[in-house]
Amino acid sequence: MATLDAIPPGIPRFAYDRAAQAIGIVHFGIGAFHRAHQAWYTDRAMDAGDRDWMIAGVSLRSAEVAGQMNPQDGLYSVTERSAAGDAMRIVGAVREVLVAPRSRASIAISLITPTTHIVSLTITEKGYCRAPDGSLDFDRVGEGSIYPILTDAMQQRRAAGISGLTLLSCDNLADNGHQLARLMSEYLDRHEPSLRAWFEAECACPATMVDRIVPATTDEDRAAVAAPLGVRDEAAVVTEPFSQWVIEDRFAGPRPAWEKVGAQLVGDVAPYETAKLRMLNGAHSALAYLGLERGHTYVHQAIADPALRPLIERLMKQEAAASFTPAPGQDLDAYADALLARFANPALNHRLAQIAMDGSQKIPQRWLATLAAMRATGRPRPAILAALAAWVRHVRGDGHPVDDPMADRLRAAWDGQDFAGAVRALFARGGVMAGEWAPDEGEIETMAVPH
Ligand code: CS2
Repeated sequence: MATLDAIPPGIPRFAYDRAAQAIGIVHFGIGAFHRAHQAWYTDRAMDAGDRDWMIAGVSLRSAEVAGQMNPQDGLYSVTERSAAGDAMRIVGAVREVLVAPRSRASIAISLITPTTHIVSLTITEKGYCRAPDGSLDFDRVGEGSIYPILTDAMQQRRAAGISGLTLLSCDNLADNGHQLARLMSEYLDRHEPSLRAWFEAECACPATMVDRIVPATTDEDRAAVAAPLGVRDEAAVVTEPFSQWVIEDRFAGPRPAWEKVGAQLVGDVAPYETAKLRMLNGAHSALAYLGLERGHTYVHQAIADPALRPLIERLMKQEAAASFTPAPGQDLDAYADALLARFANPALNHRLAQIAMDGSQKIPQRWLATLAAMRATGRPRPAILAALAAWVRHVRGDGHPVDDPMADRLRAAWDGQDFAGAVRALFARGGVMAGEWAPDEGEIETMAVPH
């Protein structure tokens, strides 16, 4: 790309020959998070000498990212932002972006290319199409989901005698690899049972813990990065300096040497993943619903609120951290303190409304798993209950939109009900939030007391 030469040489960038690299990864859900995380790791792994791991990005629905990235040849900038200032890098790992509804054939070709070894996913919690009991919701798995696309690809790879794929979930689900394998198997059992044995023998679904706070890019962000870049970058992403990627080292075939650029390849991801989901994401969702209610817009404002900070600290240190056994050497108190500092980053402008989205899909692994574990040990859990109460009030949708695939059913739980009635309706058998944990009357009483 000619404009690459126009970018000031002081801004770090890849040194590998992009055109000479084969596609090794097809990534579904190429939003800001993927660009600031997995693609950023892969870019640096190729820069460190690994080869042929270019990424073909796929958007399942919207053509927006394709419209931003393809005219730029897939190139974009990552800006790490903190009180100490900005640090930028130009990332070269994305070859192109395909849009599922209109590019099915090109997506299929990328998926059956023998150099493609990994299909990674950041399709958000709702992209997995899970019913409240965790099983595959067959009403939602039609054309817009990953399942039919992956089934076609696997069928063609099997027929052509090409090796299996590693399906790498990089979404915030508990035990994400295992869940993906189970959901994919449920889909195959119904639609292509003869493929199930091949999938199990030839493919692998390692678990991952992914962590980097990446606010949705705004027009102000794009305007701000244009100054140091000297060109406008429609696909720019802005993020925090911190990043972490813990990956279960169980791949079906080759993988990039991500460990050379900071990723941790381990035997068991569970303690990292549980800590991250229940502490970071659990605190995030609490900040979102309690913070919005108190009139805040951004995470750093909510965490600076003296009425919220002690509650969030309690949620992480006394409730979430007490709900599971850490790995040897895993210091959860220090982890919580580091999270408080990350939330306080004043330069990031991370919107609470972005985190508040899709609560029905996030809350089970962020709060309810903790609540279930706490009940078993009889410990008090006022912070999570206060957060849950704020969410229940949020889904009523008074004066603000509720952005959630279950929004209609969530609102309907309030029909003709007071607060306690709405809680009971949401968690009742057959309710939207039915699952392993439902509040007892004592917990409902605690929740009803305004924080
Ligand atoms: C956030 C996450 O939007 C949300 O629900 O909690 O996206 C969070 O920023 C990331 O998981 C951090 O790694």
